[in-house]
Amino acid sequence: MRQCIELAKRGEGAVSPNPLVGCIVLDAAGNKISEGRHEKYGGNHAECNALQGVEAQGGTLIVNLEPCSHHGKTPPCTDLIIEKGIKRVVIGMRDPNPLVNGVKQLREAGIEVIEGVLEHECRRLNEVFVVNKTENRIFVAIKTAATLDGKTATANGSSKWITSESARAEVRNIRKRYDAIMTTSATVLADDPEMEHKTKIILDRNSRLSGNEKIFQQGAHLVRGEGGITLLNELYELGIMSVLIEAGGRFNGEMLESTDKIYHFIAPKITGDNSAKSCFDFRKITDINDSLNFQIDSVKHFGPDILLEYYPK
Ligand code: AOF
Ligand code: ZN
Repeated sequence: MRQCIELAKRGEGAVSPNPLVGCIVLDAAGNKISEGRHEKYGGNHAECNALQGVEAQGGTLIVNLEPCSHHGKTPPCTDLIIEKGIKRVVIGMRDPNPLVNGVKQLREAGIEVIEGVLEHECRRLNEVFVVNKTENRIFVAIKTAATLDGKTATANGSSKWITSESARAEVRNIRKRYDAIMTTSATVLADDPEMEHKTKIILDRNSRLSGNEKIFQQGAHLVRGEGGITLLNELYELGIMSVLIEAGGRFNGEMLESTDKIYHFIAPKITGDNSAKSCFDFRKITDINDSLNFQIDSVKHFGPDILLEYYPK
């Protein structure tokens, strides 16, 4: 299943709004004979790519998502699995798509189905797809980078370089997982950032940008409206399934309660500037019992820096 997850990840940036799926096939003796993955939106499903041209009679199919049983852009994978004589199917998680009922179909065809293998990891892998299908809304993430004392800005504007090159390389990987990235006029004016992404949304609520800033030379959409939840809903209607916010503490604070996930880089530095912005400029909470609470999912090292990935509790 770990191999399936790694295979699936290779589809990041190419399969949205569909899920990331990787599949492995073992022969009757338990030896791996093939693999396949969902490579791009509208293309073959992972199971179909893995089963194409292989003799899999009596074999085992391992896949991170329940095989589909419906006619979409492609025919049902369950039909192909049954036709190929697979005896056992191992899945990571059920498909949240209500059209899919693959486990039932496979069992009715006499195939043994083992469910829930590395389920937590599989759900994380397709967290965007799960939110889209179960809540019918966009998945919202925030990326921030701060010092040990939680500051994102410095008095002379050198804060673009809080984290190391290796952390910034990871930011480029994270961006690939999102359909769009979003920032604000405040960040564009302060940092004049270059952010590589196919869909960049710049929120300029007070019409402070001219449209000549560096970010527009690489193609970006300027939004002058209200922003907030309305904008998020509009993006979803346009087919944007996920957005990564890369802005300052103020906008992060505004969006915090609509956020599904936070990527928080910390550089081992202290500026001690009391007037500098915190990475989350949230409404002031005086009693610790009233704080917003999160669950840290992972801690990773990038050069001298760390990345915390966490979710609202
Ligand atoms: C994928 N790739 O590897 C698997 C998917 O319109 P279709 O035929 O592409 O079907 C999309 C649905 O199929 C998707 O929402 C999900 O429920 C299911 N499984 N989809 O694109 C795959 N296994
Ligand atoms: Zn399928």
